[in-house]
Amino acid sequence: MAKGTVAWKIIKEHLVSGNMVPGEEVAIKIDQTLTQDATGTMSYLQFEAMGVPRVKTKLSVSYIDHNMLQTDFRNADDHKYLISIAKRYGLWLSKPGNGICHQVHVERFAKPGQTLLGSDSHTPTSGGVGMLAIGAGGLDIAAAMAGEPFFMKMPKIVGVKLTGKMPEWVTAKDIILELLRRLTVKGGVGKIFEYFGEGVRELSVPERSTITNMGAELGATTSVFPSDDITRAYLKAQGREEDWTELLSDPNAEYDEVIEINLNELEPLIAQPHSPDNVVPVREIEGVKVDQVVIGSCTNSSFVDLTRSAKLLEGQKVNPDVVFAVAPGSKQALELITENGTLLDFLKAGARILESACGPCIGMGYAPPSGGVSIRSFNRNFEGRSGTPDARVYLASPETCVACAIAGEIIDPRRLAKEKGLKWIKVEMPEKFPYGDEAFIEPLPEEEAQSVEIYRGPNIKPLPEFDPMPEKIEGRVALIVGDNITTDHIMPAGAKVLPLRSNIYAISEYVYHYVDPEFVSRAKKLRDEEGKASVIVGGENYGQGSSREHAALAPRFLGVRAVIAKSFARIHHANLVNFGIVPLEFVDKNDYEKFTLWDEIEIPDLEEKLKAGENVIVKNVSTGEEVECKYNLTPKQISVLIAGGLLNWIKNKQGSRVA
Ligand code: MIC
Ligand code: SF4
Repeated sequence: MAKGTVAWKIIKEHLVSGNMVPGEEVAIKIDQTLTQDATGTMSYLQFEAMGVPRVKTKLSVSYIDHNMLQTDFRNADDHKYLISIAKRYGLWLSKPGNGICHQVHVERFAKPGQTLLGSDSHTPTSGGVGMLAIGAGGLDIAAAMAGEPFFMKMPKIVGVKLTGKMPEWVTAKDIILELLRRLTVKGGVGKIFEYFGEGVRELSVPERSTITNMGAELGATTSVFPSDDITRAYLKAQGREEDWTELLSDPNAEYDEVIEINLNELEPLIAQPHSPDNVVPVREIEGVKVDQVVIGSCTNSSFVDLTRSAKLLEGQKVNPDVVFAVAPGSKQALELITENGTLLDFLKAGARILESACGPCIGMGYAPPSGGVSIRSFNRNFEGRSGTPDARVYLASPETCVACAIAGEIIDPRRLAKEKGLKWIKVEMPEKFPYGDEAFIEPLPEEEAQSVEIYRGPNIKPLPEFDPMPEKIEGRVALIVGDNITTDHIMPAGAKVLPLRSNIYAISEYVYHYVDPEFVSRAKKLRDEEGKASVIVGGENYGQGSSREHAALAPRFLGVRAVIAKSFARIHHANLVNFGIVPLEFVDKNDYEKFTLWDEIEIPDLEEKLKAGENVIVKNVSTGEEVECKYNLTPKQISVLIAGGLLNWIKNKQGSRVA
């Protein structure tokens, strides 16, 4: 057991129930929450349904950073709803333009030793200052705001020992790409990654946050750095030294596993299409022609990233065949590069400056051309996510991105540096950051808050009601998919679909849209004409990627009652349970082959089996075969499933309190 580690100490300090044994259920108290606008509207609709007068956390922040294209009233209306909610229930509100939630949270709110639950999978970014920051579905955040603890399986704590010193042109991004290369996108499931060793001293807070951010791509529960004097200096420069506490692992701390990375041996790396773990050294794929380069996203758009990239561009020109864009991660970062003049280096080199927001990362504008190659400093390159179905997106450090923008092709930045005489610079942290707090709306005092009216535009539709789990599931196989299905496959994002996030009826029309455009009509036929459930059959790591609960909520609305897969990603698994879809796993993975589209399925005695902790038998009525399935569910999750989802479960609990 990983006693004495940073993660262990924080969990111990926040433990509400359970034994801290890997795999066992623990509940932890949540100090802070964050939401962003694409998941936030649904989360607050659920919070409202809980009937709590004011958030019960120490701090809750609602960010507006995702749905920033306002091509009609819908996103703007949703923003107004979020602003009124923040005023009514005692939250901070970060206005559009203030920056990407994770970047801004590290700058202005993240606190060493505290817990943060966020309705976005990259919430672990705040682990860069020694915070235990976990991504979850919006309903879990709503419950945390209502004062409920967060339930999870106690993860294993993996120590990542950083030794040596990073050579020039090697960056924090290459450290996390190296881990992805070694462990793959499912290598972190059920684990917390905690960084230690002399190499930690090499990394500033924004660099640490790049690593904790992209730990999400490993499927990890979260990632965390110690809080040391580097953290202190950073928080001091943010005007919040009082938020600092020292938090180091004990010298005799034992990790459940240790992985070592010798920084001296690293070189610039790049993730090829279409997965963040498809990593190779940049030098191995030099010469690929590039159409577009973007520096931005919550992974790599800090002041450090922007300053160094701009300096490399000083006196250089972006290749005429490349469109190069920069989206600063926060208003603070944008202010700093304006003040230190490096913004001008970007402009003079021919860069296009985008808003401080997620933007191209989630297909909100700036889609690549048909079949185009886009090199991005982001964290995800799933097929179609950029908005162009056949685009080829690569992920690399901002410095590698700059090299590719200058060369017009994929190039190892070390080679370009030699050819062009580019100089590597160490970016010094400012003594004082511009706080930029004018783009926040502060929580209103309680009395004033009570009279705030909630604004609801026509885009906001009430939540559908769901029935409890049936005694026996009777349905048909409505879809069969392969390994590593992402939530972008299940519930696409992008400029067209994102404005529907607060309207489940409309967004459900897009479930699996690009994978199988017939899925929705099939599921509706089953639901409306045959009165049957839809069952989805999946491969390994089903539901990797984002925390969007719409990837569970919309399928449930369409009548999906069970997903049978080889294995699941953590957040999506939790979201399925929260919306009453039973996640089952094949005992024998070869049984995956025993299903064909439209097979008739029966899952008898479900409630009884779940309560007794016994494996479930799935009957393929069409072939006569029976398949044994297990499940990875805690006792609480089983009662949530039986209730038909977490909202029903909470309502039942409140009802029984009243009775
Ligand atoms: C993402 O990077 O996929 C998102 C968009 O930030 C999601 C949240 C969402 O779908 O709204 C995430 O990472 O959780
Ligand atoms: Fe925004 Fe992209 Fe970060 Fe998600 S990964 S929060 S879309 S910048």
